[in-house]
Amino acid sequence: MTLDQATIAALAARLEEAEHKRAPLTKITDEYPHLDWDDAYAIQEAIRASKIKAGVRIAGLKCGLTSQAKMKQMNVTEPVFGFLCDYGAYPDGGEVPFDKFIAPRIEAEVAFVTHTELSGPGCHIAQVLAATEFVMPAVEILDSRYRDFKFDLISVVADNTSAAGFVTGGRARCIEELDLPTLGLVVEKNGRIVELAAAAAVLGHPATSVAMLANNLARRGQVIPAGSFIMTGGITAAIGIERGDAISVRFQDLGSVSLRFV
Ligand code: 0L1
Ligand code: MG
Repeated sequence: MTLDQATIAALAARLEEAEHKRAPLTKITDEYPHLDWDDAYAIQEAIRASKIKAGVRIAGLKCGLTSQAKMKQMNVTEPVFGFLCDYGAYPDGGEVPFDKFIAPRIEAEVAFVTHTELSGPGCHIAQVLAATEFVMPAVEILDSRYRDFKFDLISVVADNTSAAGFVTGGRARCIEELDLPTLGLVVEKNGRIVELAAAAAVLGHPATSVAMLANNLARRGQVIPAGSFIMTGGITAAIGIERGDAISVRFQDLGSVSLRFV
């Protein structure tokens, strides 16, 4: 940890303001080049605490940069972890106000809902499978608070991993009914196929993401509580969005999720 509490609070406030005003920043490591992972997660925690103080409810947890497609797209090598807010939940088949974002992108994911607490260190895929109530298809809306997506991993973690919204839909299914790694999906934008992939793109099995999240939280003395909703990371690369774009993702065995930016 390189930062004092006052600087952590100031950087958290700066990122919060960028989100509220939709006024993007330059990445914070330009000003603080020695920021480390602990600083980044401390800033993210401060953002979370300030949102909760303002009445926001935490809707879930997220894993990011968990697929080769995403890591290649962002030129990084490690997953990152963040949280989801109640105000970011949009209905399946609904309209999403484009003006709420700076430069939104979307990605298709598998979400898990757990019935048992998961804790690290040493959490592994078998414990995640045993703790899973059901899985469901989801689309994450990303929106970096950094100008032109010019960021590094430390800055992205501080910015709550670009979390901005999510849509769930389709069918909730018991995990044992599915062969999750071979589950395919097709992403359409304005009726044209723009991405297709299988869920194994996420670390071989999306449950691995959940185990990594539990192990990451353990470093900060936290757990994944029972009943958590967890987005496991984009299976495809993120897709840029313009006003008016309609997105539809068809998931094998899980139904579809759609949204339109207006
Ligand atoms: O969910 C994610 O994969 C987070 C990615 C963070 C970087 C980005 O904005 O794409
Ligand atoms: Mg994501």
